Amino acid sequence: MDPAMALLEQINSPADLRSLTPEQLAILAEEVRKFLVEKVSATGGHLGPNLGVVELTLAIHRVFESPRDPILWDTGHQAYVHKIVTGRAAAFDTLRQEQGLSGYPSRQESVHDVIENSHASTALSYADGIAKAFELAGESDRHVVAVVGDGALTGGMTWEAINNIAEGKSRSLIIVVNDNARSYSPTIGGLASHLATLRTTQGYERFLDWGKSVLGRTPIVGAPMYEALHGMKKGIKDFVAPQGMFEDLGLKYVGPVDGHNQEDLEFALTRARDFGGPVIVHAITTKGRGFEPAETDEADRFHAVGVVDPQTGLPLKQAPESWTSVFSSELVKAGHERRDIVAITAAMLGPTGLAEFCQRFPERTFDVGIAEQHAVTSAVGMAHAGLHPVVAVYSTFLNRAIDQVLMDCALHQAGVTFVLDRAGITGDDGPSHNGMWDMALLRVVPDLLMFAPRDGTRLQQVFRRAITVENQPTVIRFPKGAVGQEIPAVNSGPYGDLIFGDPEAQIVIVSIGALANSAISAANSLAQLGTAVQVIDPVQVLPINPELIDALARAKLVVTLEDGLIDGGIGESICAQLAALSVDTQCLALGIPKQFLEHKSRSSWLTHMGLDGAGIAAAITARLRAAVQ
Ligand SMILES: Cc1ncc(C[n+]2csc(CCOP(=O)(O)OP(=O)(O)O)c2C)c(N)n1
Repeated sequence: MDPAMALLEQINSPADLRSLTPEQLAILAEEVRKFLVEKVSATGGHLGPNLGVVELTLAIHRVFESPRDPILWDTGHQAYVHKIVTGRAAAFDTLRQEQGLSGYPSRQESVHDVIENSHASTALSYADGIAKAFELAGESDRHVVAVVGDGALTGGMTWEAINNIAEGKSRSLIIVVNDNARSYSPTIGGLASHLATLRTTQGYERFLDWGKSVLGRTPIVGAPMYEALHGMKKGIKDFVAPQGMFEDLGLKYVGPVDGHNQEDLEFALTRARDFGGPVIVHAITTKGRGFEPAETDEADRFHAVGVVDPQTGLPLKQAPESWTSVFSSELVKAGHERRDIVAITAAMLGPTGLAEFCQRFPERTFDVGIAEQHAVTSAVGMAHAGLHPVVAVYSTFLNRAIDQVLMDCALHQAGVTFVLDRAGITGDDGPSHNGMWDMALLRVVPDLLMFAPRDGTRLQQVFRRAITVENQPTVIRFPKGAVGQEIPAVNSGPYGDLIFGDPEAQIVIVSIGALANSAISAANSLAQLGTAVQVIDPVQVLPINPELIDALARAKLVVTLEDGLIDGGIGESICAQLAALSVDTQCLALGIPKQFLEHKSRSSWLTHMGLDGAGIAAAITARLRAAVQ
């Protein structure tokens, strides 16, 4: 037994926490932080958010009885401590790896995990539904707990949920606001200011200290007593912190409470639990707490790290040039040249490559919070008023705003450029982070131009082209990670670029975006076996160029390759268009099958799906053999 982890090693379920003394709890919190730094620095993961919720998680699991009282983690990236105290500490060496522990809650892993998607701002809606079901079943002794960050609270769904939750006066639903004042960067907007007011009202906090000691000595006599005491508190709070927004919405508000003070937290949560209706507990925490490199990191408090040195927090490997950084530099250049270029992010300034633009042009950068729907329609408003907005989001998060792209942007012929980072398989973050839906979803949008660059040069070119389009949405998609070597065109035609082989070859791979290297590798190995294959990169994927279809109609076999869904994808559309011409051309669409992909690395998934060079070559060989028989 590691003496430094003596207590932690005895914790296998939440019940094991309940017998601990305050002193032991403090030691356990230390051990958990040490454990997190040691494990997450070796695997990569969400270090900062989890270091911030150690006491909060221990307190929730001591006051509530999971899984009888469901505990829902909004977004889910902050559930590592919850995993540790629900018996999964031993699996942390495998965090985010194939067959290993998921980086998010996972219902397969534990009965204590209720929801598992990583798209933010959903937990309160799930909680509302569960609380309604408990009420209908007459299970009034069960509580529902939803932990939501100040960042996730900027998402519209949380407010739709609160509007409903406030109606359920006798449903015991506890919203724990984990307020660390940060999303990745500081959380912005009116709500953030409101939380800041509550947080910094010293007079109120002092009053709470006093209130706590008085209340602490008062036996609990149920809701009426609480109401009376709380009403008294509210009077004073309104005096010192006049924006009682939550209470104006019809929710009891408890806080602010020091989210690193075990006793205060448990006091507040117990009061909330015993109240018997919807309550907000406002906990103030520090993102990255206890690990200095994280606490002092300006960019994002180690929101998510790769493999880092456990002492210094510095990356152990220098990252090669990324797709994101190529886009970032081109955007800055465009910003210097054109004053109408503005950039919009949904709370992900750094990860989507907008940080440098923001530094140069702060007045032209808009962080709208975790609000993708609003980001899109607000961009349309800007376009209407003469600007050219560049909306930079992860591919998976644009899913949130497809209707806005369709009805607000395309229907209004708005010149907005969408830059979709992390498109295709991202891998380690599991099903909800893969950007595999964008092409299938956007294929149905009329008058939308979409590009999938195969390398950095093409990314620069298509970005330049996209920002000149003023009457249509334009979309650029590229994957996570290193941009790699340039892949020059052998020649270019109206259909796109020929990037490998002889233009007369009867077998054509239509390679979309960043899979070009795999396509070339497949064509190369087939060429060595005597089968001539050409590789075409159309670069523009939507609308599909009619001249591309004309060129393909002369081939014997067309194989399309995309880092997106086969169903509804670009290849499927190309094959359908060829079939409609009644030519003899055979067509095979390669891509991602319609399924949720568990966490494992991008390269491992690509190999598994036959989307690497060997897999593509094998698929072509098999098709040719089948055609001969
Ligand atoms: C719909 C959606 N957009 C963007 C993200 C990316 N994202 C993950 S966590 C996060 C910030 C969350 O901040 P907060 O809720 O305050 O949690 P903290 O990490 O600060 O604990 C963002 C923007 C997401 N998960 N979902």
